Amino acid sequence: MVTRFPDQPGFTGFDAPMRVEADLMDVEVSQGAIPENLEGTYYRVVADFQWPPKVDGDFFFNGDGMVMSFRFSGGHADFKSRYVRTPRFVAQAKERRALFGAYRNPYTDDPSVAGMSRGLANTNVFWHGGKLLSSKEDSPPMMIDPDTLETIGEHTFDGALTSQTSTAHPKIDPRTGEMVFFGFAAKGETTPDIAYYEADSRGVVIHETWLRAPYSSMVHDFAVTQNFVVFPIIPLTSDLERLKAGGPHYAWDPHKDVYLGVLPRKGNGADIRWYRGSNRFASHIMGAHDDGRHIFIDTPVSESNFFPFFPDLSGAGYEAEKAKGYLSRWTIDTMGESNGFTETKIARYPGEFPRMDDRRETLPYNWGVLALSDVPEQESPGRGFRWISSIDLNTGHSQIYYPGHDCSVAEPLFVPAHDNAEEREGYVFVVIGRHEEMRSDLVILDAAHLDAPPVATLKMPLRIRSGLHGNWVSATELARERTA
Ligand code: V55
Ligand code: FE
Repeated sequence: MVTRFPDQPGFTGFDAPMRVEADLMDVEVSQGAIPENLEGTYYRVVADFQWPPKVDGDFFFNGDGMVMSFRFSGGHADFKSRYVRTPRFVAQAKERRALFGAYRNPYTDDPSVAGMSRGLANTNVFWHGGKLLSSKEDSPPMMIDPDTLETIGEHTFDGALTSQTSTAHPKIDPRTGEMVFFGFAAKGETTPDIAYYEADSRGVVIHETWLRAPYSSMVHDFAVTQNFVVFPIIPLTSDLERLKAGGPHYAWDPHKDVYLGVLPRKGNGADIRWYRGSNRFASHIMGAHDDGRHIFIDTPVSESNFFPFFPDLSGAGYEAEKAKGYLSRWTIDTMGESNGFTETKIARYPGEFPRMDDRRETLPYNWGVLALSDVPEQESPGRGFRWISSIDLNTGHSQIYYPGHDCSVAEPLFVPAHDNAEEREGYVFVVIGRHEEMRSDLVILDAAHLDAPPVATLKMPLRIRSGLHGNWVSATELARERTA
């Protein structure tokens, strides 16, 4: 059997699998200069198929996790990338082919891998408790060596992770260093069970409670404030019978309401209160905070399903216009009579991949950044995310960066200028896909002047596939917390 990828979108052109593990010493700086005092590492993960997919019509959510690092010191940056050696990656490498089938559908797997973790560690990579963890929401995270990017192994918090799954979007409380996280489909694929945990700053689980969602769905992200946690139940629904029939894991249900499940921090799952709203889509949360009574959650909201590869239960086709998300603020009154919540649109242009200064996670904040898919005033051939925008949440004022024609932008990341920097005092890092040149750049922008020419452009001699999430770990943090 020859190794040959399908001639299909997602496997050709700029999105063709890379399959290369790289070590690149001293990345070329083609413009500007890397700030001399920037000391730390930008970790990112992309999904990059090592083997041609086992099923037809596969999509990047089902690709192998490839972790990468840009390590900055003294005005230089070194790049490294490594596949995460998940049990799945290792088993498939032995056979030199895909043994696992469709996205989150174990009923499509080769019988030889029955019962093995299907995890791909392909969604987010984050630092907590002296550990670098790469994760996907269908499995426990994988521990990675922060210097070599070698895989250490699956991380179950010393067995305290009783859920079968663990979110790719944990939140770290900057006041306590606690990591707040959860698993959905916690008792197995399509179960409506959610397990909510908190781990102390060393990574020891100090809180665990369980609850059940009104229906089974993708709970990709959640909101955490000083006093509350909120689980958004969005009608991207899952169904066991559909899986058994070999169907897609998720399907959009245009007839189901959205539910926001609110618990006090470290609360008991039995006390969950559900706030209900009409059918709509949301996924990533920019930031959330509370004033003791009201919870404020900032998230891009669209009329309908954002993901073209998950079908609509009503049979409707993908509607690109309805899929566009506009950054909005949800407000929940935790002491009011109403079991509803309000929604106010914040951003003028549609976008996703919202981020803020992570040092203000759970707290009131003033500024965020996201990728935009449309800026009506600016002509730009192509589709997908092509601009980066910052937004001042008090004034609504935004600044926009455009990398040029035939480019795609990945998730932007705020990097503080130094350990004691103010909010907005620092940089926005973003990986740019230069499609014509079939390679990528890492662009460093001034966070306070996003529309100015970049501070530096790191010219990569290779292509980095459109990826997911990443985080900055300062050299100080890495040195202080590392356990290995
Ligand atoms: C996302 C990505 C995933 C996944 C579920 O919203 C959600 C992004 C890369 O895999 O499994
Ligand atoms: Fe995500």
